[in-house]
Amino acid sequence: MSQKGDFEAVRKDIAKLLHQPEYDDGSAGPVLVRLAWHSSGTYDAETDTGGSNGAGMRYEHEGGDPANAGLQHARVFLEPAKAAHPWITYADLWTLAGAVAIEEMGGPTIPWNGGRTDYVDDSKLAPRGRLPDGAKGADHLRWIFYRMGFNDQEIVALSGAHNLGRCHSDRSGFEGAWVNNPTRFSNQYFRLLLSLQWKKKTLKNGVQQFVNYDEDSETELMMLPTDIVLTQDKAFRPWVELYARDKDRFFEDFAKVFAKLLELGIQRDERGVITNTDNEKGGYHS
Ligand code: ZEM
Repeated sequence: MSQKGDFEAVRKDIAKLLHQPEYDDGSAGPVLVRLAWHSSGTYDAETDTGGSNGAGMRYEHEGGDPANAGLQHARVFLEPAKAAHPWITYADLWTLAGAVAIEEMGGPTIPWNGGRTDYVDDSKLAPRGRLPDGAKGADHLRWIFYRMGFNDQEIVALSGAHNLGRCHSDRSGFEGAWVNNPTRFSNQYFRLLLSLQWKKKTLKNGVQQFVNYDEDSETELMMLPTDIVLTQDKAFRPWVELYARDKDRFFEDFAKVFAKLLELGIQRDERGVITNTDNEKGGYHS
């Protein structure tokens, strides 16, 4: 067992559990990134509710939200790290795992700070329905992400996480991966958005997505309607173009915006101690 607060030791164990040869594309990384995002992405700036503090996904109200289908895999992958470092809170573990996964898959270093507690404050509970719906358009994306406090540039940068992982028909109804190497963080998603021809396809379950189909390629790649919208909307498109041609700029902007995502709803004092949670109840703080 590591010393309380030794996040470096936890990072090492998270890095070790990423390799999962039997699972998806051989890595737990993508689904861990999605766990970190869905933990944080319930935040509403106006009412200061939702967000990663409290690790609400442990309970049915949030864990059983259809938007979170499949994320139990991510939580199970992390159990050995929790067992080895029982002092870490789930709220910290889930957000830290997203940051470590991005770094380990070749992405930028994500600034991350600990101190979230697992104390569930009922007055901060988010209703279901706050996460985005991939079948919708630009207005929906703005409605969802402006609510968290993000702007158009940040929406596009965050969407670049779709360089990673895949859709599962038994989770979201969509099917397939966005890029050919979905366990390597890069700006490939933006390049493919612009360089391939995307055609609407209706799956057997009635769900509509976009696919690239050309006779030469064996694998069919996919885009959600909300991904394609980034190339169609006048304000989103210039950011897609920038990130497609400038990988370093994408990495820099992604690191900032992902770090911001993980901090939604968290207030810290000058020492970094979180002030708007009950640190006496179910938390670690330095
Ligand atoms: Zn996703 N995402 N996402 N996303 N996402 C899926 C998978 C992954 C949207 C969405 O509907 C979906 C962000 C934003 C948005 C990841 C990270 C981030 C899936 C497939 C869907 C349907 C789920 C499945 O079937 O397993 C929509 C509409 C978004 C609005 C812009 C942001 C922001 C992310 C992080 C910064 C990741 C890594 C995956 C892959 C998960 C996996 O299991 O492989």
